[in-house]
Amino acid sequence: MDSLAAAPGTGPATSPIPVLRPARARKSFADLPKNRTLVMGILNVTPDSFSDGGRFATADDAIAEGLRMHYAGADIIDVGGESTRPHADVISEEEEQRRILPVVEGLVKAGALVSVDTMHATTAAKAIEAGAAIINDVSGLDFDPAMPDLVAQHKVHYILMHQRGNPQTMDSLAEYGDVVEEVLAELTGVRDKFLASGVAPEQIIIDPGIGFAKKEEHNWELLRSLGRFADLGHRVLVGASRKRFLGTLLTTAGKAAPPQERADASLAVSTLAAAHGAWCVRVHDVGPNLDAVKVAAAWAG
Ligand code: PMM
Repeated sequence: MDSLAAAPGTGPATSPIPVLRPARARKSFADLPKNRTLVMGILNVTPDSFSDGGRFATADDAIAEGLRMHYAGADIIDVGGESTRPHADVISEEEEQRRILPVVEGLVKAGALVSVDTMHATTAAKAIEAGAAIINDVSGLDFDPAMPDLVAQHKVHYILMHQRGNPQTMDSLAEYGDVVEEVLAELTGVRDKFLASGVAPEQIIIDPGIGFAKKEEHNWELLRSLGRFADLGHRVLVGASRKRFLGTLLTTAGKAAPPQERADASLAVSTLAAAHGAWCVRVHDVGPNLDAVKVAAAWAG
């Protein structure tokens, strides 16, 4: 008898394909690979991000792009609703949530591990409810005071990125004597506040904040000193993909390379970051960056 057919008297046929319950199929933080640097795909649901803003007319379009990254091998999809580029428009938390929550829900349902790029504890709380496993907070020293308790209570992972000021003021605050020492000290100060609120050290992911209140030479010095950040004892994330300092590096005939011409240099940064101990790289181009971190892992043996 055809195995698809129901035996007489046993009711409707059962499917031969095992149905994965969403909770079983969904990736969790514990499932992330441990033998190489991870790749976080950037999904900006914003009209004005510097490299990829304004690409999605609907939540379904954004989910489709997130799924493309998921199937290209992204370990994490980072969903953001508010542009963080210098002088970006400020939006309300309601607008931010309207942009990102359906996208978070759709991607989590499809089995992706999702982080949410937000500076607001109310948005973070709703995103956690929608299934986000990581809060990516670029507010740095100016963090939302409700954030530490939220992270402690929900036991989610938290990316603590360095920055001074906000998108309106950060460029004017890019003054350092010793950028590595100052960024380390400022990050440690914020980190200690999270630990004092009951956040466990392994929940914290440290990010030097490439391009945030940093001039070009600061970014290179921070990348050169990545090991010092790893020495803090937390996972380290690097977000350099297509950023302005790479455009400046690739200046031709007096003209900086535009974001879409910075992809190969971004790959080089990912490879070097992986070779210098980064736990994760946050990137626009998932497939090629995944190849790059695999090369770095194979090289390191
Ligand atoms: N960069 C941007 C946005 N979010 N998050 C972390 N943790 N690290 C970064 O370097 C970072 C970030 C800005 O880049 P985008 O506009 O391409 O998202």
